[in-house]
Amino acid sequence: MIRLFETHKIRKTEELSGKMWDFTPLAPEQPQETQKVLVPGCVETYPGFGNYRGWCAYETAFEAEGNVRLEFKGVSHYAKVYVDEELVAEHYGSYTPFDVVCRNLSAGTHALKVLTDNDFRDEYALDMPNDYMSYGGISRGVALENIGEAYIKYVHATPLGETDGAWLADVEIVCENVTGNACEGSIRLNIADTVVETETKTLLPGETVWELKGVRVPGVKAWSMESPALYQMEAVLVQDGKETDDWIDRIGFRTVRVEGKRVLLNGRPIRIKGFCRHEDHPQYGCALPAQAIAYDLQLIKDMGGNSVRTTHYPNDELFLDLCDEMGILVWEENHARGFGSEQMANPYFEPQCEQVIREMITCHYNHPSIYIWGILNECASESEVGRKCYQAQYELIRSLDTSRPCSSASCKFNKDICQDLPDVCSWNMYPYWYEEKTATQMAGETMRWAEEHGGSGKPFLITEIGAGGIYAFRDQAHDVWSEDLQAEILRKQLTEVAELEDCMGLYIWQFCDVRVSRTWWAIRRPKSRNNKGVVDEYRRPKMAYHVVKEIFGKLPDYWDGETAES
Ligand code: ADA
Repeated sequence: MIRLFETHKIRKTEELSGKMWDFTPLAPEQPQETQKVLVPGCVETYPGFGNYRGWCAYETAFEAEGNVRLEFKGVSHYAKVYVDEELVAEHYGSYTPFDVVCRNLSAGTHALKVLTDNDFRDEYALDMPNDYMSYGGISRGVALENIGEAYIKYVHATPLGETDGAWLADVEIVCENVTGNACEGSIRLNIADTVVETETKTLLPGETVWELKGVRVPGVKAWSMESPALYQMEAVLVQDGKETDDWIDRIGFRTVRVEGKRVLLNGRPIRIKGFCRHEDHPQYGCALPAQAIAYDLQLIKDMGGNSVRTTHYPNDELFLDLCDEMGILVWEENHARGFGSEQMANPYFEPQCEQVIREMITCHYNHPSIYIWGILNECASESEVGRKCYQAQYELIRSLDTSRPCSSASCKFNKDICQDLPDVCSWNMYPYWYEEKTATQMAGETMRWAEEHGGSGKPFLITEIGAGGIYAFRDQAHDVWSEDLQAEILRKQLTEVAELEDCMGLYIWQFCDVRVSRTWWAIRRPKSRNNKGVVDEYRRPKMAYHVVKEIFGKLPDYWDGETAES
């Protein structure tokens, strides 16, 4: 399953994932034996491959004729794609989709081979041994699409607000002519049963864009946490009176705006009761199937959570589709955790970050659940080298999307020189855990400091707070790593932060325990896990789960006092 809904009715598509492919490890130390594996999946979850690093080959075959588009939703870390032994695409970046159009394939069976590399290399600037596991392989869905001479690349819709019983939206439609010759085409757009026909344009080789301003869509309800109404948005390419291609997505009508110390969803100030979540599971690695993702989100809702921060990379669209449906707000961020100045000065770093941002925003633009874009978690925001990256990346985000705020999670208290750049000042902190301070003290000091160092008047958000606890280690003395101590700390943290009127909310670090890279075991990572989950890696609730549920359950989703249900 690649998405939760049908994305094409006219374009013929086939899912190449959801099937067994041939898998062969290519690292010298591993016997080159081929076995069948289910795609998507992670190399490290195949028996005997728990710590595999290096190249692998995934092979399958498909039937096709003519122009074909192959889309990969996520391959870690590096991918080389071959069709009939010819290299047709290369891509770096585990957590964002890429595609390739193969032209004029002869009728019949074609061989598809994907070489993947999950090693750490200087040229892979965003991957390093880290406080999470960077898995390898074809970890997300793969689609095969038959296209003609031109196809719709994407449609971006920006809801503007409601007036006179209708929502207004700006719509951008991008079409790609894959041939060397010009042709003609127009678009018939249907948003929630409102139909708009564009003028016919000459489609020169490459991209053609239609910009529709202020499309009026009557009779639709707003998308909100309590009522996440979604509508179909369908674009059809019409050429010489024939429907030659289509593109279907969903739209949720809602606005996001920053006003003073608050972020407003449809004009109402949201109170974030969130969780940071890694795509990680002992059985699936980062390739969680839809059922497992849905279960995570059900647990989050059960605890009274209303938001997820996709630490520390863009997530699978299945996750975003589910959040759209469940009314869960998403902070989605690019792939960068804890890089220092030297690593940010790597010539590959900035271009690779920018590529992730472009791919993330282009592909995820229409998800109403995404209310903010994040960048560069805990990177060198205290240095000039770092500041240049922060500045360039915020500029890039704002050039791609003006409808959402952006931010970055900092831990550089007393040192950060970037608080003037984001729309929201966001901070990670661990009172009672790494720091012997109360949450009131730590959050208060940080808030005041951010106010005085560029963040004046901006919303303040805690993007990480939490403590560790090992599942089933109960201890009457509440010693470190006991569930008891974790629950006690979370109770204090959440209760104290809830009292801070000027803090728009918090994200608990973290939803579930996750595997970390091997070299991290000695840095307070027993079992080679980051054990700060409120559920363990198998999603078994710890004592902290019940504490969070009790406290989140009492806090409304909006700062204007009403609960989500009201
Ligand atoms: C940081 C970081 C997280 C995680 C956390 C921790 O704040 O952003 O990725 O490493 O600390 O558990 O210490």
